Amino acid sequence: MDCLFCKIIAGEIPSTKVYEDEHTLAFRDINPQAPVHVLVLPKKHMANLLEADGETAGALLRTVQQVAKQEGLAQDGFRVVSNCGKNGCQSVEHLHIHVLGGKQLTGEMG
Ligand code: DGP
Repeated sequence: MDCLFCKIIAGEIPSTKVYEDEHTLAFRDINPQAPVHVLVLPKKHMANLLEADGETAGALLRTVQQVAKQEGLAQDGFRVVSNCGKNGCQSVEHLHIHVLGGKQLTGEMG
C-alpha cells in the first residue's frame, strides 16, 4: 500500500521514534508546531478516526499518555489533535494523533 506512515512503521522511511509497542508507534513530526510535537498512530493501517475500533482507540490513548509523561508534558499540560478528512486538513491518510506541548499554546482551535 502506498502509505507514507505505513512505510515509516515498516522502517522503510526513517523517523525519530519516541515510543513503540505492539499496536502503536510514536515519532516526532517532521514539521514541528511546538517544542514537543509527536505523532501517535496505530501500526495497522486505517484512514482516520472514523475507522478506529475501541481497542485501537484505547491503545492510542494509552500511548498518548505515555508520550506526554515521557516528554515531560504532564505537569504543564498539552494538546491532542487528530485531523480528519478535508475540512480537518488531514494531509496523511493514516490515522494519527498529534501531541503538542512544551510551551503555552494559543487558544485558537480552528
Ligand atoms: P495531518 O496534516 O494532520 O495529516 O498531519 C500530518 C503530519 O505528518 C504533518 O504535521 C507533517 C507530518 N509528516 C509528513 N510527512 C512526514 C514524514 O515523512 N516524517 C515525519 N516524521 N512526519 C511527517
